[in-house]
Amino acid sequence: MSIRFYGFWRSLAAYRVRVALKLKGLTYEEIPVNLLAGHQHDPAYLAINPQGAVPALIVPGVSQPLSQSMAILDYLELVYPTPALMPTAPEQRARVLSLAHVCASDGHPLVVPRVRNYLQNTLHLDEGTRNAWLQHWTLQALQTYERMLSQSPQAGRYSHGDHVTVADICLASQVTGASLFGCQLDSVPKVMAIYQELLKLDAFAKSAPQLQADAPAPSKN
Ligand SMILES: N[C@@H](CCC(=O)N[C@@H](CS)C(=O)NCC(=O)O)C(=O)O
Repeated sequence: MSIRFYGFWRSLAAYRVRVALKLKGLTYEEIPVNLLAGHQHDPAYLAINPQGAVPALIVPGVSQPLSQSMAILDYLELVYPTPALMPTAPEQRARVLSLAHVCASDGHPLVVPRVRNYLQNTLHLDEGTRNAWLQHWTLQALQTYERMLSQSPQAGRYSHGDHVTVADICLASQVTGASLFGCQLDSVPKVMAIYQELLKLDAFAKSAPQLQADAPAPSKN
């Protein structure tokens, strides 16, 4: 039995786990949870992840499903250490995690479906205002990331030297969100240069939302 990965084609948190599974060379089965149809609230799925969110991971031999993308990345790193996605030195790890959390903990939570639904259904914000919200917070995280890259001699081909790390996975998820929300990305050239390098790797290129089996077919217009 292989790893069962609960995701959704355009989920940024699921994207992070999808990339890590591919980078680690692990075999998995992706099971889509349709967030637009509200399937994250189905009792059967809540039994897997009581948060009602993707990703979740069921690993053979592990007693409970795993949830929260950063916890899953940490698990994968500990159990499948090659290739390493985290430096071992404490100071280096702190830098990588600091970059990662700008995206995963500060930027991304402001644009998840439950927040968007609240803006729409409870606060009754119109579509243009909601889109301005999504673009603002998504870009703000990337601009923070850009400043952090500018101020550190440790940035290289990737966010931390020339090895892909968890920070790069989070950068790529945030840029993916920025593309989905139509952000202007001219103000983050260092971020985009790293993103272009990451896209040369299959794990990133093949994780793009529109390439996932549950993504809608492209419009013919
Ligand atoms: N911090 C969590 C975020 C999980 C999350 O909110 N995922 C979104 C998709 S990116 C989701 O499933 N949301 C469902 C909802 O908001 O109803 C993680 O990194 O795993």
